[in-house]
Amino acid sequence: MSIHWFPGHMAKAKRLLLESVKLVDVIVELRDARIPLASANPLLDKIIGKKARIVALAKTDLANSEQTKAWLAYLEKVERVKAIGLNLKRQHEASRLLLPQISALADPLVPRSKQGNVRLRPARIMIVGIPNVGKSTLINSLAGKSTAKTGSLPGVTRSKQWIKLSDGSELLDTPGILWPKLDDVLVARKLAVTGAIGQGGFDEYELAAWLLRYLADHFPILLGRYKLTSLDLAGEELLQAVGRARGCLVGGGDVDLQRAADIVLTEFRTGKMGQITLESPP
Ligand SMILES: Nc1nc2c(ncn2[C@@H]2O[C@H](COP(=O)(O)OP(=O)(O)OP(=O)(O)O)[C@@H](O)[C@H]2O)c(=O)[nH]1
Ligand SMILES: [Mg+2]
Repeated sequence: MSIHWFPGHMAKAKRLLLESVKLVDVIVELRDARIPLASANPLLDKIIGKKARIVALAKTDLANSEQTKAWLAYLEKVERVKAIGLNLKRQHEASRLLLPQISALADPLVPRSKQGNVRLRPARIMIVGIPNVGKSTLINSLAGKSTAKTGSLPGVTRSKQWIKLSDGSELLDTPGILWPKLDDVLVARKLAVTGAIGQGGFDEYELAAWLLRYLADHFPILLGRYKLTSLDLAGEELLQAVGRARGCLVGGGDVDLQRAADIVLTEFRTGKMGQITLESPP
């Protein structure tokens, strides 16, 4: 489905990730609250091993809040990780909610002097996640205005840049990029509709038709906005009907399906259809 993740790219992303993981105490894994399973990387467990981890579900403003609660409970109980939901559009939310959790987890892991009362170095953390999940937004939000880069750390690595956070810990300024799971068509579609796969990696027309059929099956009420006379149609026909309802017509009165697809995907991605979570906890 995507043209962006050749095996060579994955191998490189994995190597970079392995290098960085060694340098930090805690990993913040960002996932998309609308697709907490599809936005996870199946190999992450293997790559980070027993490293302390927090799972943050980003974009909670676009997800169903009851489902987000259920997902956080599931992650803590079944996956046994600290889990937190974040709306990164709110400026201070990450610092207020996530930073204390990171500190609590990282603090006992930082090496201390023999007497145990002096930390030998600051806690170090990094953010990982699939494309477009909110990694840069989270880094900027945690860094705040005082983006003081501490420069290279002698003896650790010359190329890594660290950002000093308000609690004294250090955040790696480049996030770890995880490649999404693309071998499963349903997973790839969920990733594409939420924006994790860049344009050009999929057929917008086919994707919009699939989304309309999916919403008609699972959340029919959301399609009320398109004033469709019947939902009992194939995806392509639903897309035709949406195009007609929105006046996306070309010469001869045919529906401009490209424009209709664009409307459907944009209205889904920006939350105009409502807060929708596409996956329930198993
Ligand atoms: N509504 C909403 N949008 C968000 C949230 N977090 C991030 N975004 C938006 O999602 C888009 C991607 O955010 P980035 O921070 O660039 O994501 P990234 O993971 O760094 O993406 P890549 O660098 O492409 O891998 C941007 O348009 C953000 O404004 C959130 O909590 N809610
Ligand atoms: Mg980024």
